[in-house]
Amino acid sequence: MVPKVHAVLDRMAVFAEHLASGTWRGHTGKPIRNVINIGIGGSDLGPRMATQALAHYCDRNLRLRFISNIDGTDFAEATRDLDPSETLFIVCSKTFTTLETMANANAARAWCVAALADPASVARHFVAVSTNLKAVAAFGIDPANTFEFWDWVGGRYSLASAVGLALMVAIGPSHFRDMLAGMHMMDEHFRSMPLERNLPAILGLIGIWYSNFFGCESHAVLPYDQYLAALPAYLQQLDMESNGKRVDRSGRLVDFDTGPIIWGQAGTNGQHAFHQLLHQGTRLVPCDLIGFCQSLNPLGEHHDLLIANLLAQAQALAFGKTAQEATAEGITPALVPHRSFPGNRPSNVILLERLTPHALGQLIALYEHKVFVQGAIWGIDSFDQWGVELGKTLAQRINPDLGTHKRGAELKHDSSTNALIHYYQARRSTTKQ
Ligand code: G6Q
Repeated sequence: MVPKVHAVLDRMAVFAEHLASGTWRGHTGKPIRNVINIGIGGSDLGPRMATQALAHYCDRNLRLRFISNIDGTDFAEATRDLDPSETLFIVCSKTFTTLETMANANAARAWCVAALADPASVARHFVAVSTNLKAVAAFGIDPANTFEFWDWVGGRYSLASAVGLALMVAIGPSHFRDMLAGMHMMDEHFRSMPLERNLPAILGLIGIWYSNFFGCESHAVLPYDQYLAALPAYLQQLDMESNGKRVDRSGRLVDFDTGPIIWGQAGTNGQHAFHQLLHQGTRLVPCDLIGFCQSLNPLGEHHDLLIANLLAQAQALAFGKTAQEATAEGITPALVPHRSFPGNRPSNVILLERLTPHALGQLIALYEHKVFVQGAIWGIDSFDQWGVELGKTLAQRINPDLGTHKRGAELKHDSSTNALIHYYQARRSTTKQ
């Protein structure tokens, strides 16, 4: 597989360079200025998060956007100010059958062909990333413009594959390879480091300690870096889709908790919102505080203030403030219970030197292996996601009943769903929507 993987990476690099240099042009001969990745879940969250995380390294002449949602608003807002003759779509889908992605890809093709008045324009405005080369060809995308990956690459673990094409286009092949090198370094660390110094193993074990021995229901990811604002959403999928399982690998119900609820947002914003609960709420929420020693955008005292806040959160969570300390500060006795902090609340501080593609690669691989460590200890399969399937099947069953032609028709769902469908049918617009 390795030579095949490198062959695809090389083709991706050539494509990215052609876009950046203007060698690749649109159907009317204009250079491409906008690149839109159409994909969802594992074919969206990774490239979206990493493109944002590495914006500092991006070619600012190219505008990168992401469309994932089946809500038409996502497509409308992503394309409203763009010129189709300068826009290229990357249709990114492992299966090339995903409802949301195919609906958005069809909308994109119609948008492009209507503006450029030529179905042949698809050749210069669409490329695909997929394992399903047949379906890509049937959609009308030239196999020469298709970047392959393979069945053994799981969606939420796919950023390092051709799924990272939008990212490579944004940051350039050399930065993309730096990210891969960072991931590789963490892979090697995980493979070779003794357990007591093995970061993914330690992170995984700490997580299990709090989930299974303290009953912690959730885990907060708090990056103290604006570029990493999308990291919590990315890790939410990585962790919750991998380890949100209630049966073990042999199909037996487990009698312990598995994957926690992952949530969070960039600090310091969260401090002015939900950190109250972390410090003084009734629940114990372990968290990861992630920061960088060097800023990519030095500005006055900003960076020291940012890091001071990160460290202060870890300190406040760990040590709190006792009633005696509050009293010694002269706080009125009636207010002492409100102004004291229990402390003894766990956090991991993850400090890296600088947010480079290499460091981001290490961070992503750290969490991938942490998820694997936990799944292995819990004995669950971290690499399936059957829980996603039921909703998809039911939506396909409900969809045909939503049209106005079905208004008042007898429905065969459960009574609650039937009532909601009737309510919707009575109010939906009678035009195609
Ligand atoms: C990820 C999941 C899921 C998947 C999407 C998109 O691990 O399997 O999020 O990535 O459903 O699937 P396609 O890439 O096949 O469109």
